[in-house]
Amino acid sequence: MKIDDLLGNAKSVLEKNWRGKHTVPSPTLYPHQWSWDSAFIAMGYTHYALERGCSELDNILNGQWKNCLLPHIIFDPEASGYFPDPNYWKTESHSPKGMLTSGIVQPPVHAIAALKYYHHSRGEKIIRRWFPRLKGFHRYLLENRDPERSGFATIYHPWESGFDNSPRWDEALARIEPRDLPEYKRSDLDHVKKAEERPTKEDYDRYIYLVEILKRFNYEDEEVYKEMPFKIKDVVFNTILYVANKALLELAKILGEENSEILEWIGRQEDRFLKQFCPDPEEGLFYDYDLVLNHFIKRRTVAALIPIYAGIVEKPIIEKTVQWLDHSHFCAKGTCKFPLIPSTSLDSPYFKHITYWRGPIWINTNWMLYQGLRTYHFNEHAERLRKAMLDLVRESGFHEYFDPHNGEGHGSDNFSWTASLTIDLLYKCDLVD
Ligand code: 2M8
Repeated sequence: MKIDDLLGNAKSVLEKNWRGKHTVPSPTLYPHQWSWDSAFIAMGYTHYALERGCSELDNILNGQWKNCLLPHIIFDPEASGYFPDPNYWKTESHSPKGMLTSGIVQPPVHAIAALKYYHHSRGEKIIRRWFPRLKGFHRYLLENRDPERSGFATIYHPWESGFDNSPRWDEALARIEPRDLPEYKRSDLDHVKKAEERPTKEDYDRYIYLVEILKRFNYEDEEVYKEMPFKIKDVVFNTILYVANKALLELAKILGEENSEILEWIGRQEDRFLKQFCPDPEEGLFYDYDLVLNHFIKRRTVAALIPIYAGIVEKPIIEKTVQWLDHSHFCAKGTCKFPLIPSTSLDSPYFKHITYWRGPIWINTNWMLYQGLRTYHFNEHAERLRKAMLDLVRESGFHEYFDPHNGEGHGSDNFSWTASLTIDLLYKCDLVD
């Protein structure tokens, strides 16, 4: 693909995946609307199709529950071929009338996308409509999902992280013994070249078991929080939540809205981020915290580097983080065709080159690293990463993820956030030098 064709081809992917009010992540594997996908997708649209970006965010926010949880899937009643399907979740007593939704969340990228939408459109009326919903969602995360008032949200399920089968969750899942599982049939394996691209049956049994627990407590956080065997302060989720809180603050200022609550959230996160996620600032890596086992989850994955995106940590520590970007743990020069960061470090025992979140390169994680490098003025390094992402998609296409060794695409083809973030990268993400 020539560089000149890249923008047009990326737009064609989004065109193909547009379903009237929202965009599906993939025309085959994911036929409904996913929460953090939509926020990434809306960012791409802000550059050339504002009304689609608006509709994308409107549609996802319309699925918000009474308690302000923003579900990770809004189901399209016309679409089929995905498990777990809408009937499985039993969320009717929470979801808006007439809408079919899942019952868990995903990383809160939405306020970041909403601010970007405003910068391109100056559409004050629209962000006034979104603001209370976004604020409600952040409050849900920082109250219902943080009874400890640590300043950071807890996830109940690997699907909430967006990094479904990351080795970060192996230990927490290993101690779970799925019992009394309903009969279920996966459909994901019908849409990939090899079964090893997707999570295992053991993973899926645990995913379903955890949803069964949520259903048993009718998704009531107070009960769930006491009983859930999987409770993690996820470092990527909370990095995004901090960036999203800053975006929400900007939106509040634009709208002249009261902002003391948002300032309090931000203050708490700034005071405690390092203590919560960085056991050794000399090392410069960040880890999730397992609330059940009461310890850090020390796995070498891209998540350990993502806090650079928040801009919350002092530069001397981030300088150490940046050194890891070139380290053999991640993408040693010479062993990877493209100098990008894989989801799991190459020399770790759990690295798998084409298995989903256990090794392949993903565009959204590298996009976050790119933005973080720019924030700290590592401009040369940032540009190298941006160029490598564009080279990768130009050579391999808009796949869901890529083998770090040879850049070959895996998972779904025509994957929407790969296309939308390519568009954003072609516009340098609106960052000003
Ligand atoms: C993947 O997750 C879904 C479950 O939510 C699945 O595997 O069926 C993840 O990569 C997630 O991050 C993403 O939002 C979703 C849709 O692209 O697919």
